[in-house]
Amino acid sequence: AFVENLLKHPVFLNNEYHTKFIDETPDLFNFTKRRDRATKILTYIADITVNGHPETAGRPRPAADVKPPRPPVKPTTDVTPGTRNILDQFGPEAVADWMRDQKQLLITDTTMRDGHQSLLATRMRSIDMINAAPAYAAKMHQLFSVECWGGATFDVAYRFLQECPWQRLRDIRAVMPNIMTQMLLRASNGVGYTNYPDNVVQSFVAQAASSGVDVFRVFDSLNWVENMRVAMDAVIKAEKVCEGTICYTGDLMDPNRAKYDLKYYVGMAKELEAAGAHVLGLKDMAGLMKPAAATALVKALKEETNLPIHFHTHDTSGAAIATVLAASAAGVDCVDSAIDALSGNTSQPTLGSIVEALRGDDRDTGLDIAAIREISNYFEQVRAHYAAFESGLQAPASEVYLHEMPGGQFTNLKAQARSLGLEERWHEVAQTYADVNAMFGDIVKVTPSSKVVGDMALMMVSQNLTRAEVEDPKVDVVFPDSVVDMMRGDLGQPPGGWPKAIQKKILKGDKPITERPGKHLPPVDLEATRADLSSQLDGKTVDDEDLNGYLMYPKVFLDYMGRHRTYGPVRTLPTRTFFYGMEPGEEIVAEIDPGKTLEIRLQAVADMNEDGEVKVFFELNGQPRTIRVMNRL
Ligand code: BTN
Ligand code: 3PY
Ligand code: ZN
Repeated sequence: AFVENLLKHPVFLNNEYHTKFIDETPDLFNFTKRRDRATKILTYIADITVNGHPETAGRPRPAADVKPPRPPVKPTTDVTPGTRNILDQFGPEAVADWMRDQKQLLITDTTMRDGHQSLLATRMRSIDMINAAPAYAAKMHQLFSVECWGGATFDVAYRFLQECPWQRLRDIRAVMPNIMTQMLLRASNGVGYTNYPDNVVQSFVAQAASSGVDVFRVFDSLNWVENMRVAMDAVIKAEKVCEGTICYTGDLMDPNRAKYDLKYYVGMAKELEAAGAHVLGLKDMAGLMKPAAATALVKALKEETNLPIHFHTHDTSGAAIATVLAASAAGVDCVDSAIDALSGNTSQPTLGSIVEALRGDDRDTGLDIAAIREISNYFEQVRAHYAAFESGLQAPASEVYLHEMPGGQFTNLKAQARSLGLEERWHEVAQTYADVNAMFGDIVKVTPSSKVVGDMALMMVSQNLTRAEVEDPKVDVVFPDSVVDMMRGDLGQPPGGWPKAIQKKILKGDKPITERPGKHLPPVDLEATRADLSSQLDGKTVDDEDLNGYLMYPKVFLDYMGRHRTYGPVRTLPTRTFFYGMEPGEEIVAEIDPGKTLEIRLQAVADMNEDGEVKVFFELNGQPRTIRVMNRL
């Protein structure tokens, strides 16, 4: 194996070796470890080839002749400095000043976070993003930021994609050094669904900043600024851009929805400004903001605060681009959009179309439409590999103004409804979601409060309960745990508090809290947790990224580590191989470390023996290898 390593080493192959080459090249001696990792990957491929991937079973398959996506042409020249350079050299206030000074409409590209979260159940794998990132660096340097982290992507990476979210961030950052990366942070709920102790939130933010996040969009699922301060302070302390965010709900122009009026939003914006936000985020997570509302709101927020405004919406209704253009005309500083191939419907409005709509306008974005097409063509090929995760949603729909579901929740809730046998009753679920919102006092619905409303709606539809029955003190109702927790105050307080009667019924005599939940959570002993985690991992050293992953999602993280021990670094496999295994005769390449490439050919799959075992025959870098796996079907 040593000779094999030597003969294949790039330095040796290029005749660049010298007398100390063997002494100074320890990786020549890494053959046992490398072989182990190769065996693990072959085991994974063999397992998926024989048993299929649990996440794609029974779902539509990509076309049989789908080709590996061809990454956009890699640039050879140095990249043009962008927003990241401003942040690094002059700090977050300078970024905010720069935003205000720009005449053009600034753009954030959300493809690598909200785009696939909203269209493909968050399942896009790191390799498909990392392959696009150099083209962003080279050709899209005018972008304000690339949203590529946070929200649901964090746990989905560990849970379903068998990859480390931190490594994704570092890898994107490494090949896209000139554009700011952006994440979505659920304030005290971190990237999870419950309120974490303050020091866990602080530790997570510090780690995200040092692993490569530049812009933190911080929001609270009930718009409670009091519950955003810990996260915002941690971002400010890390000297990154703190985008304190208002979630938009209801209908600003509807006098019957007066709870969320101009005064409410301006008041919240002032609170966020006072709390130290560098940028004001305006997050229309369900895509409810109509053009006239954008005009009024952006104008008021510009007049009443000194913050640059960053607008985020979803195209669920099909009307998002009209709202974006209205916001632009009213002077919004930056808007979110997704690359064409991953835009529209529950995702963001279309990047290329916004750029074209403003061409020649005094807010012309300056982005290169040819570059956008090139990147979009790449993502079109990527998307073809994720057919299993498409929602089947055929068209935009005005029904969103009824149910108000966030774009990132819509397809998830639909899948949950399907798994409960309620798919036929989807429009009832949508109506019930609206009823639950009214019953809970008309609240902001965004992760995690949106999940609570969804849980309640599914429960009511599956048990045929009406709102009147749920509210009737004489009808016995078993409420979902998430609903009980929210009414107890565990996610914080909505404006005006919870409606007293339904809260009383749900809590069955328990006393609610009205203070910030984090105030009651004792700090976690981080070093004791690290030691405990290390012992659960047989003494493995636990770095800060792993520690923070575990703090957010203990079980999900441990399950990921367990699978990692068996299957190794599967993150570099092509997406088709990862989800479907290989066909006899097929050959793939996977770069397990920079410069360390595995050439893998599947020769044949034998019949199952009487013990249920299947032999899978490979060639690994030209050498025959046989892997046995259990047939678990
Ligand atoms: C999961 O565990 O359900 C998602 C990740 C897939 C991990 C691998 S796929 C091959 C093997 N079979 C399973 O059911 N899980 C592991
Ligand atoms: C998330 O929190 O993941 C969201 O996308 C909310 O809109
Ligand atoms: Zn969104």
